[in-house]
Amino acid sequence: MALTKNKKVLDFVAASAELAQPDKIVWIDGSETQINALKKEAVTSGELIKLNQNLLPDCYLHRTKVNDVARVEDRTFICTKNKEDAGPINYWMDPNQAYELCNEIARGSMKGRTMYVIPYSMGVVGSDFAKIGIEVTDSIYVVLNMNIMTRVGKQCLDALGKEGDFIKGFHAKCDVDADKRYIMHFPEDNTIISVNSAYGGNVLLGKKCFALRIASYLGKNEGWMAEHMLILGVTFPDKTKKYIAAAFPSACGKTNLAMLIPPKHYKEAGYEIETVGDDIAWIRVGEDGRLWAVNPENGFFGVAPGTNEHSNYNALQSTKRGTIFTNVALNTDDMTVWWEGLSKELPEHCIDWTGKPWNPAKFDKKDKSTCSAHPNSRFTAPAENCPCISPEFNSKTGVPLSAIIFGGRRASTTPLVYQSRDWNHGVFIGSAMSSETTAAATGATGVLRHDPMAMKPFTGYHMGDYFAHWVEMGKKVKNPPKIFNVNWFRTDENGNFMWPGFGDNMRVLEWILKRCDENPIDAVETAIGYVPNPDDIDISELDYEICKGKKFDKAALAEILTVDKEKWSKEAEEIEGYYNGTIGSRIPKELWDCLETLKKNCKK
Ligand code: OXD
Ligand code: MN
Repeated sequence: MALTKNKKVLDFVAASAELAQPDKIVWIDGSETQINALKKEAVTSGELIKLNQNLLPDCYLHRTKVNDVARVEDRTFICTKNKEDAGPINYWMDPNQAYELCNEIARGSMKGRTMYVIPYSMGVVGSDFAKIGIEVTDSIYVVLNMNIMTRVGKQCLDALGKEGDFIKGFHAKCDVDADKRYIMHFPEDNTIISVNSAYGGNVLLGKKCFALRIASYLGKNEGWMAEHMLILGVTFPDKTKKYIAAAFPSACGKTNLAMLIPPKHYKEAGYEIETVGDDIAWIRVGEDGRLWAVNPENGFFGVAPGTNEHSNYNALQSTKRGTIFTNVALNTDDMTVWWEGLSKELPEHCIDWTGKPWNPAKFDKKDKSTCSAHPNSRFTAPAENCPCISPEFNSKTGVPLSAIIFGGRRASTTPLVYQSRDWNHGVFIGSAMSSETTAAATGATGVLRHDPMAMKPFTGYHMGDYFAHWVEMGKKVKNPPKIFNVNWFRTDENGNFMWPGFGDNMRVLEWILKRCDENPIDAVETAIGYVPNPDDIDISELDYEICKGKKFDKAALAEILTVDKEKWSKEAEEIEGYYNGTIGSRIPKELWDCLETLKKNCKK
């Protein structure tokens, strides 16, 4: 039975049903009884495998088709009336053509299936930040994941009332045919259509599709920002708190940084980290002239491989109940899950992510095809499970930002950390970000590509206009956060990581926040911005071996803080090539000025 009298919702559901012709329509009210019944049904059909309920209560495993394991950027379209408005780095399709194409594919595709109607909110229902979406889908997996990742249920329809507007999301699995897979966004119509996929990033429409692509477009028009950023809080020994938002490309450690455990002596001194979000931030200007951020999600869709007690204890703990695992290995000895990096010992009896028995004897770290879990296998875990979830997680106002951090995977050139000279220079740094690609999207991994503000795959409009929006936002904030860039991934000449990363990143966060104080700690001005004086990064009690026989020390720190003008001169040329050759005319003058300054500084 329909759970609302909102005519726009009813019309959308009716039109979707007329197109897809499901046998049945089920409205998701968010009740435990309904969700439990769906889990049961999915276990019976084999869509979910029930895990050991003593060790992993309310946890399940799901396997996708082997052709459907990551976001598909080349099949993800922004469908604006004018091609120009989608910009040069989004795939574009004419909206009429896109609707027609998807209608053709989806017509009758739910025959013999049930269509679920999921009312959900991105953000705390009733807060100024919150926006409501309705996703229709023929996948129980999607319903159950959306129920973890967003706030689902009747309260969202109540918040909409009779007249309220919402983001329309239509998802049909169809035949999971990779050649007919399309993830379409119609920012001018508040609509998303996804067909022929069942992988999270393509089908949990509240996440990348709504909370980033559509929301970035809304943010530009309404004067706020939707960013691919984690949000964390730092508590100082005197119990004061500061908040940081940080943008990194997919699978570059956002979840790890968001849930960081400080080194022992920091903890003993009283430092603590709390997690507000691990992937997405919606940011608005507060009445006090600062930027305030919320995490619009309600769970974590984290990358499993590499997650373990040491690398990310808090993430691992978050997966201990109420979690859906996707494409990890099944340990058949105790019906728990396993993935590469979870433990040093390999399990003896596993079914791999494709559903075949796995032979640990054949496992070769360097050969991904021998892995038991897919490199982009995931956990969908409720945020409330996280031991360090922030008390502000459900705050309606969000948290005030002291700092914004950009970062990527860069083997050379980019120092461990540096600070921009001002807001516009920070925007320039974000716009010029590049990083090596990871398994989060299909395509080659380890290739250096530009990923401005980590938003390359997620900006729902022209990237040049997006840069201009950042510059405009800077004019609206009296008290803007300071902007920094970090690089945890510098390597030595043999490819060994020079910085320990993980919990030790706290040492860099400390410096960053000292730079945000009213009386900031001194820094060294360089061609690219301010870098720390090596003495100002605490490396006490740091025991890290870069490679056999080479320990991390002051000299190594100094090395990863160096700014090589020759390399940066080349970088500036490369950025200029990207600006001119890829982004083009809509880049604001303020960023061209920063590029000129960089070029000049490198010559000095
Ligand atoms: C994600 C991604 O899943 O960025 O968060 O791909
Ligand atoms: Mn992400």
